[in-house]
Order: sequence, then structure tokens, then C-alpha cells
Amino acid sequence: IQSSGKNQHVAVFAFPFGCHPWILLNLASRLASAAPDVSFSFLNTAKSNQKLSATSGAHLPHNLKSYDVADGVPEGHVLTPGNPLEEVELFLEAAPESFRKAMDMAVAETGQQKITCILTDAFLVFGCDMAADMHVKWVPLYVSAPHDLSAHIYSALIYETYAKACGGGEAHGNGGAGGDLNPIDKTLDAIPGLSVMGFGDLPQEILQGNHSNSSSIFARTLRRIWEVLPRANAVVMNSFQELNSTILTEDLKSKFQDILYVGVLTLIVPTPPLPPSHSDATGCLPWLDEQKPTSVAYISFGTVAAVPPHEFAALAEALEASCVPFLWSLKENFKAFLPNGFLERTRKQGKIVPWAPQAHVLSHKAVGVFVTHSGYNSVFESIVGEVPMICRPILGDQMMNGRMVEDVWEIGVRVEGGVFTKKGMVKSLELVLGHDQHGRRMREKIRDLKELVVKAAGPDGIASKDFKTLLELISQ
Ligand code: U2F
Repeated sequence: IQSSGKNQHVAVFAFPFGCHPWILLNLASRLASAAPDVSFSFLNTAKSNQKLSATSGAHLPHNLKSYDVADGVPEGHVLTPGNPLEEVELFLEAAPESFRKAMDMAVAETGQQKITCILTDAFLVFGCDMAADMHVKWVPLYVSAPHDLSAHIYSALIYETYAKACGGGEAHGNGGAGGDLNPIDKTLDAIPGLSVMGFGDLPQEILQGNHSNSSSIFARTLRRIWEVLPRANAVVMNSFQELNSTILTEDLKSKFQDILYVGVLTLIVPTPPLPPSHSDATGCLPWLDEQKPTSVAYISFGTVAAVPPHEFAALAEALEASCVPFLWSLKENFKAFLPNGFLERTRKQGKIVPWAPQAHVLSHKAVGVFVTHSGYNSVFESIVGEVPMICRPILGDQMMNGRMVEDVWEIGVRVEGGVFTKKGMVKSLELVLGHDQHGRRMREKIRDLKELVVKAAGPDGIASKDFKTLLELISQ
């Protein structure tokens, strides 16, 4: 692509939590490599920038520079342990001012190169007005699943329908009363492309409507998404269009000026060997080399979600009872929830690490099942690794992703009753790792789906075409 980007300067605003900054940095790096004349300034909190360089280890293209943005935590303020939302709230409260200051710094450092486009995480809804005030383009990236975007767009209608299903009164997200079928189990027939989902698959903030904690800026932010995205020059999706239903695709298309599917940005297909700069410090891959093909359960709940303590214990008991070899990405502070003596007793059976090179782990031939919270990126990394899943969705789009995995793509199961129990988990492990028809069928289905993903990620896929369109949009 010939870019005409000589005087173009893209300010990239990260939402510094979970996997979000990583995905945006990935997009910015790809764009910067493809448009060497355009300047990119990646604005993110110092803490998140440090994490990114520690975990990605990748070199940034010469025209992409990182800058630190204030995290909004007042000086001397001590964050309350166990309340991750506090950090998000403080950050969002200060964000417009913090990003404005960081942009001034980036403009000064690039020799007064004016900002011409703002590429933001879609959660940073203030980017819309900011770009309008600056007379520049606004391009938000939606990191979660497309069906999650749709649920947010239709949140008012969904809430109304749910309230009616609950007997005409107000819905509070607890199932309500009235009708033959519990409203929570009813499907979203009225929403284009979401008829496969049940109300119970929706993020809590949608079912709670205006009753959700409205003093929370994060909740208010999520509710504003549908209002601002139609004003964006284009909405970028962390997704492959080919993997979504036509009805969902068409409906989303009708809502925005443009919608561009650039592929699931954490994926490189096929997964390349781990570069030496990105170490497997905890030795996951050599450990997997010692295991039998398709025998290992890999367990991870991603970067933000955690199950309640008793479920950690139930999952551990199930692993021990089933004798399945396991590799568990588990942060140090959760080890306290494991049953007494579990670590000693399973020393030979399993390996617990604070962080795993997940995409590589899932592409290793020894891994036979992924026990996951069903984060959107994790699901696609599992598809590329051809590893069927046992889903234990926790929040956000994860319930909808779990529904897709089990009912639409048929490449895994959700845990029995929605929560880990020793008995349910032993059963699920047998089912997915077993050689009966059900397990075999899931592995066949996932192979077929992987083929679709490989094609979608290839030169003839929509991602490649939409990426070029995005490149042109930000370079002119
Ligand atoms: C939020 O989810 P997460 O950030 O928890 O989950 P994923 O989308 O699954 O992304 C996690 C990434 O972290 C990587 C893993 C994924 O690329 O490979 N990782 C790793 O490399 N090693 C580890 O030990 C553990 C993880 C949100 F909670 C979800 O609901 C959304 O679907 C998601 C996308 O918006 O963001």
C-alpha cells in the first residue's frame, strides 16, 4: 500500500486493563509497519506500558512511540485490595484530561506534528467528542465479540423486553417471575443475529438497565457506546467477519458509517515458533513436550476474571480425581484457594505457572482441552490450536462466547450448572478428552472451524481487505 501519510499523526488511546491495551498495540504496530510515513503515538498508563513490554517483548516499528498517560490515582491514594473496579473508575474519571496532556507531549516530541486521527479503544467513548472538537478522525476499536457490541446497541430494547417477560414490572437481572419459562432462559428472538442467545447469556449491566450502579463511570461508559459509535469514521472489530452470522454482520453494518473486521488481533496463523525475545520463562513448552498427545488440560481464566474460591477448590479436586495432566496459568494469590496438600500431591501430574505463552501452549500437540473463562481472544487461540473447550464464563461477553462454543460451533461444552463442581468437571473432562462420539465430533468441528479461520486470516480474507481500508482511512 502506498500511503500518503507524510504529515499524518495518529494518537492511539489505550484502555489500560485486561487484554485491551495489548490488542490495540498489536493493531497500531501492524498499521505502523504498513504505513512507515505515518507517525503513531501510543498513549497508555506507565503500569500498562511496562506490562506490555514485559509480556510482548516485541520491538515497536520506528514510527510508533509509546507515551505514559496519568492513571488518575491521586497521589498518596491507596487502592482498596480486592476492588479492581476502583482503578478503572479513577482512570476513566481523569481520562479526557490525561489523554489531552499526553497528546500535547506527543505533538511536542514529534516536532509539532499535529494529530490527524484518534484511534481509541471503543471503551474510551469521550474520544468521539474530543476528535470532533479537534476536527480529526475518530476510529474506535471494539475488542470484545461482535455479538457483545450488538447486545450493547440494543440494550434499551433488550431491557424493555426482559422487563415485560418478567411480568411487566422492572427487571433486576435476577430472573423475575411470570410466564411458563423463566425469563432468564428465554431467547433474544427480537434482536437481529442474537436469537441463539438467552437473556441469561447477557452481561449483567444490560439486564440491570438503568438500575445498574449508575454512579459507576464504567457502567455509564458502557451504556454510551451505542450512542457514540455511529459517529465514528469507522468502527474496527477484533474479529473475522466470516465467522459471524450474516444477519449479525448486516445489522451491525447498518448501524455505522463503516465497520472493518481486521481479524482477531492476538492471532498469527499458523502460530509461529516463540521468538527468543519472548521467553517461556516458566518452561511450559518443554513440560508439554514430555506429555502424551492430546492428553493435557490447559487452564486459564485470562487477565481480569476469577471464579469464587470454592470453585478453584472444586476444579482442583476434579483434576486430581481424573488424573488428567494439567498446565494451569494461575496467579500466585489464588493458590491459597487450592485444597490442602494439592500442590504436593499433584507435583508430577501438573504444572502451575503465573503466566503461560498461551497461544503457543494451545498450539502444542499435547494439549487436549482448554478450561477457559471464554474470553474472545482465548476462544480463537483455542480454535487455531484445534483444542476443544470447557467453558466457565464469568463476566461480560464470556457467557455469549460460551454459548457460541457449545451450541453454534459445537466445539466445547459449558460447565454443568454454570459453575465448577468436582462431579460436573470430572464428567466434562471425560467427555472432551474421551474417544466417544461426542469428543470426536468436537475435534472434527474445531478442525473445520480452524480451516475457516485460516482462510479468513489469509490474503483473500475480509480482514486483509478491511485492514487496507483502515490503512487508507488513517493515512489520508
Ligand atoms: C477480557 O478478557 P481477557 O483479557 O481475560 O481474555 P481474552 O480475550 O481471553 O485474552 C486474554 C489474552 O491473554 C493471554 C491469552 C489471550 O491472548 O493468550 N494470556 C496469556 O498469554 N497467558 C496467560 O497465562 C493468560 C492469558 C474480557 F474479560 C473478556 O470477556 C473479553 O472477551 C476480552 C476481549 O474483550 O477481554
